[in-house]
Amino acid sequence: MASSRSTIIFVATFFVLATSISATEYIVGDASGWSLDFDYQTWAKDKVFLVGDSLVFNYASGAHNVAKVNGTGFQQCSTSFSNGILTSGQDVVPLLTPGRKWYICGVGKHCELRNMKLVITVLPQTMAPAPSPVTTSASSNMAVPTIHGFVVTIAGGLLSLLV
Ligand SMILES: [Cu+2]
Repeated sequence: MASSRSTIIFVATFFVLATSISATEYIVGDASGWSLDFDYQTWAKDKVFLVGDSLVFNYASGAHNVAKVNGTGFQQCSTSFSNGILTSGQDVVPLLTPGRKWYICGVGKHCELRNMKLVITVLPQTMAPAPSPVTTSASSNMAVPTIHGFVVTIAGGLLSLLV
């Protein structure tokens, strides 16, 4: 009996770990936010975006917006290919499916002339490469021992009750 219960605890622990580690919120442009003349391609270059992560676009509402477009809309800086325009100034975009995602600012010529365009590739969770030692994974690296220690403590407590 005890062994099947500990199996359940083990499996539950695994799911807690898997779900809590996986989701990362990326602040687009970091402290610069979604703004004029920022190099978003360099910003995105060494980041690994996974299904379940999200992007946060921060800007003064009204000054910019965020249009989700396709590859053509991205190349032409045209929101007529857009699949929804976000305007809140704190726009959270969940990355729900793998593949290429394109975002542009639809205000004035911000996309054409001021580089307000971002393209990323979202990977399925199962195909994630090993975490790289760059800053993108720093938060999850720090979270793992904490969460793991917490779960081990709980699991250990439950197991000791069964004995
Ligand atoms: Cu703009």
